[in-house]
Amino acid sequence: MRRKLLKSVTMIGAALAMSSGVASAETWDMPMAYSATNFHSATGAEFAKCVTTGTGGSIEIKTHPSGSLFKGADIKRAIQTGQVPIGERLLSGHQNENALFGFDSIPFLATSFDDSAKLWKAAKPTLTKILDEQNLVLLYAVPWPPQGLYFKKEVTSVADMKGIKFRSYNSATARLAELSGMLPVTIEAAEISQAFATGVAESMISSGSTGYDRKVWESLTHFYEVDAWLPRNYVMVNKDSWNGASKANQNVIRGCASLAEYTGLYRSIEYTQFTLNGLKAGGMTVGPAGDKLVSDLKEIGVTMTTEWLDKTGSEGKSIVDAFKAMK
Ligand code: PCA
Repeated sequence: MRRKLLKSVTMIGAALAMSSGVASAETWDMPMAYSATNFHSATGAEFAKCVTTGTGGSIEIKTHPSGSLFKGADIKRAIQTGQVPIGERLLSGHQNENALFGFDSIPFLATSFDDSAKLWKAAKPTLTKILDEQNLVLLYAVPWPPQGLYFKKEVTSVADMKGIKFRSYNSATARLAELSGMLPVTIEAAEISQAFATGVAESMISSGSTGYDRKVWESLTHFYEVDAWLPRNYVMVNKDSWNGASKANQNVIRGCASLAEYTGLYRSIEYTQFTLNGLKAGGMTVGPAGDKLVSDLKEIGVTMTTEWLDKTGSEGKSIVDAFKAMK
């Protein structure tokens, strides 16, 4: 009897030890703002798998795309305050808190994937420092394809844009709308199909990718390739969660992040033409913006560049100078 009791006590002890072993494995919920089918979300899902496998399951990352856990605008705060340990957000979405975050949304500064990589190299140390001061560790960043203009009519000059309701996604896009006489309204990508269908918005600047993901051909008719800039999404970790991870796990996360940055960029490049073809297949007129529209937009670009440099002072200027020195 006594032996039997001892045996069952030992078994319970073993079971408890095992369950506490399981309890020490952490789940890191990772909110993401864009649809599950988007290439950033696909890259994030692979990154999550890489970390889960690489840490032997001691850190399991679980992605939540489409703004399902936190909406895009709330993701950074949720990570900073430790509500979630990790997440992805559009970097220039924070331009309203510090203009330096808008380095990648300066019209016509970096308009190709190559230049976008150089600009990122020039800006990364400053951005890493700003995020660090905000209790955040920068992991990786991936550019969207070049930005073009969507309308539901033919547009050949900025004058044609007057009075149009324009969906914006950061301060730069709202400013672009103002300077071109349009009416900006901020809407997350996850909600644009409905905004266009109901007429809350009738135009936007974005990549072919977002128009394709949200099937905008159901409401819009024209996409003009402008190649205005290539904004980035980035993945960040709460600094306390980061410091709580072992050195070995931090190394795994860094390795998976480099891989994600590489494959994400590759996907973005591949997705560019694929999604423009998709817009065409959906019935839209897709092509380069005409000369007059481009020269009008470049004038607006000059104003926006001056405004950005005024706001960011010597820090902004050193990013632009470092970028230009690489060209
Ligand atoms: N898609 C995102 C940001 C840039 C892009 O191409 C969006 O429209 O919200």
